Amino acid sequence: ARVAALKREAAIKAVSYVEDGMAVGLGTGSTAKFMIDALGERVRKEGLRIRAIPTSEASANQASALSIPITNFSDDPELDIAIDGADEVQAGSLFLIKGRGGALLREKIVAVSARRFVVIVDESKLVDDLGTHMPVPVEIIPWGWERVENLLCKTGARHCQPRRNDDGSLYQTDNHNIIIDCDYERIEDPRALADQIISITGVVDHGLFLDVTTEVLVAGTGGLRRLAL
Ligand code: DER
Repeated sequence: ARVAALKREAAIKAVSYVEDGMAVGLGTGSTAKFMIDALGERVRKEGLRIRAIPTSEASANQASALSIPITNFSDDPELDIAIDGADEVQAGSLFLIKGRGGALLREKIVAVSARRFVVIVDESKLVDDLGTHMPVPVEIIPWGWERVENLLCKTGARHCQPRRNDDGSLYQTDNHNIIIDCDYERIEDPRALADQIISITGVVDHGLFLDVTTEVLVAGTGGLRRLAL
């Protein structure tokens, strides 16, 4: 309950940045869920006029249930702001690992299409080096996945495995791709690793979000902190 309160605190602060008439990217995950609820509350109470692009079917359903209007990249090629959670945040660089919720591809498309990308986390997500606690999810096409998994294992990961559903079947993303979770001890050079991963044919994208974060709102026991470069 404590962590939930922290996530909610960061979410509400980020939602305060949203202004009338904005096109907003909606993230995915438990922290983003609090953000979408808070945004829906502003739409309902203040009549806030926004247009949203959600990063998952789950977030789309939540937004629709809250009567948050949905837009698209044809009407809104660029978003004013995108707000999303993260699995790990490296404080100095604002580099992220994302994708535990399986939405990394749409999340990255939305993040890079936004003028401002605001990340909301509780303090447990802060790490000195990426890879400390979480694997890097890599979204790949299903055809020939075993070969891609094998090549991913050669990028220095101590363990790679396809994400599976409870029944053992291969998990499929909203985009009908599969995810290989690559576990690195510590990622010393995230840019070099990102270049290595993306160069493997069959890889669609990965959960290293580098040079895309505008600011991170960190909710902790000592209060809410804002990290910016
Ligand atoms: O999948 C994602 O990238 C999510 O943003 C996620 O990793 C953060 O989820 P959480 O807010 O539930 O920890």
